[in-house]
Amino acid sequence: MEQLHAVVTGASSGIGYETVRSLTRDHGMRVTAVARRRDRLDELAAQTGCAVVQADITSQEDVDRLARELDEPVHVLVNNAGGAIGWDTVAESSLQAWSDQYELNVVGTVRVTQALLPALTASGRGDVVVVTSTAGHEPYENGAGYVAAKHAAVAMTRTLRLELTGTGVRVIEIAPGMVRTEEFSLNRFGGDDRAADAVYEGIEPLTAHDIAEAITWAVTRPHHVNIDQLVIRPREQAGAAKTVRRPSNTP
Ligand code: 8X3
Repeated sequence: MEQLHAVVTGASSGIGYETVRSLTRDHGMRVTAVARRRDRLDELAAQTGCAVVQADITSQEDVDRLARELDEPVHVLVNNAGGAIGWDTVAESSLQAWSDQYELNVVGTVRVTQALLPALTASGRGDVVVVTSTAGHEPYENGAGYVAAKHAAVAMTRTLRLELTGTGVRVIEIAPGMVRTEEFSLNRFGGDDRAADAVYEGIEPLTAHDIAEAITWAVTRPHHVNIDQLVIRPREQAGAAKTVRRPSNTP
């Protein structure tokens, strides 16, 4: 059987990093890891044997180079790069943060998808995975810039599925709730590690590995099966504004 080739963005840490590990180690896929940080990519390459391309998905020049440098065919694209910036009300939020979050979570995802679609279509069995968020389904206070960007990413994903049906390309949305990674909350709170830690107090959050397993499961279903959308939350998080916190839940 042909070895499948996957491209994973945001691969230098968290969900992306774990997804590269899972697709290579557990499923023997050939993976190209994409991220901005070269040292992290090199470490991942040493661990997993993946190929690496250093690129920033907010740069058209970088993404054009990525498309040129990629070994074809490409069977799986995991659009994982994204993130939250800031924790403010709509009234007080930074307009720059709104633009940056839209650029990263929405335009960047579209940019990479556009660039790789020809290779995905040519493979005869392409998968476009978009890692959105439960923030794309439900708003919460102080997160509007991220919530709005993720709602847009969900809308883009659903539209893309409508447009690609019949081409042999599957479009899969993975929507995680609270996932503790080394960087997500730290970035959101501008490096304030106390604020970042408080997000996970009293609950056992998901891990990057939990989400990587879900991505891997979705793309390894028989190809006539399209997992449209997987919503994955910690057991104690029933909704964006409904989290039950107890000291005994902290691992
Ligand atoms: C991250 C999940 O709950 O912080 O995408 O919005 S949440």
